[in-house]
Amino acid sequence: MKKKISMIGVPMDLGQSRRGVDMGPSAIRYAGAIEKLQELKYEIHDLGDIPINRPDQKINYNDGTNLKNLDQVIEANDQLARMIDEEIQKDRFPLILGGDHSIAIGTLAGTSKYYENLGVIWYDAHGDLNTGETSPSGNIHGMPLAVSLGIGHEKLTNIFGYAPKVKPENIVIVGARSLDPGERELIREKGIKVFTMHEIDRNGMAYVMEETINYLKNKTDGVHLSLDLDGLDPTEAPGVGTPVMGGMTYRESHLAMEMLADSDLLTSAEFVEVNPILDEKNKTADMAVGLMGSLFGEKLK
Ligand code: HAR
Ligand code: MN
Ligand code: MN
Ligand code: MN
Repeated sequence: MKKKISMIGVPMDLGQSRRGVDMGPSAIRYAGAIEKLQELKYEIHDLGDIPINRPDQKINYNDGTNLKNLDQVIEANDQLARMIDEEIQKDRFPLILGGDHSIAIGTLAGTSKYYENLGVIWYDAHGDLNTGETSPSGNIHGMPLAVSLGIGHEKLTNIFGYAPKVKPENIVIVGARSLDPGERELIREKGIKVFTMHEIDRNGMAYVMEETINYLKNKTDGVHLSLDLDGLDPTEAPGVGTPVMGGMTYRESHLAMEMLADSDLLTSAEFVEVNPILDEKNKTADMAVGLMGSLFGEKLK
């Protein structure tokens, strides 16, 4: 892994309907993210938080669609993509703190430009493969993976001026347990690799990560980890807006991060959906920082 990290906070909550996830970057910083990475001898360039323009109304509908706050989500992601682009040109590892998961649109837009075949590990209870048509909520945080495949509202798919950002065969979803009918259809149609909780229960996390790494390592030229904290079980990580029972444990997630560290495949990462208002004593942000430590090579042997 690169020894220089650019940290960018995205205090975004407009991709869904509950306040609080906009404070995610502060909570993760407060939990000691920078200190942890410095301990591990990384040089951290903290670019702070990007400004998010809140709409006047509670929820804004633009363009006659059911997509909530579309214009604001586009604006923020466009800015994020540009910043990431600059950091990659300086040969630094982009580490993004969310914010709701709609920010992955900008992260992938900024990173994928540099890779012919960017791999994506989507660690999440959800597939985030909805479009305006299939979404039960109109929440854009349920759409970023579809958008990155070039599927969805064209103002979203064309962020940063190109589409698609990723190919279906370069994606692995880990931990899924809440998939909408349209998402299941897209997974089948595109042949996207998914390890649901069933595979994790049945074969264990070591097997699932080994398979994930082997699946991606020879066909990708970079790998992005998009870690949604709701992938973890809500009894352990309660500070998320859309908890789903029966998730991955902290130990399993630690193991997953350590195996990714050992693989040395990652070229960027993001930690999203931490909502400190719904949390218990910043536990979920602490967990994010713990996992970050494992991901960046902290191993107590
Ligand atoms: N699938 C549902 C929807 O699209 C819920 C999505 C919740 N998404 C996240 N990101 N928290 O994974 O509305
Ligand atoms: Mn998600
Ligand atoms: Mn690319
Ligand atoms: Mn999720």
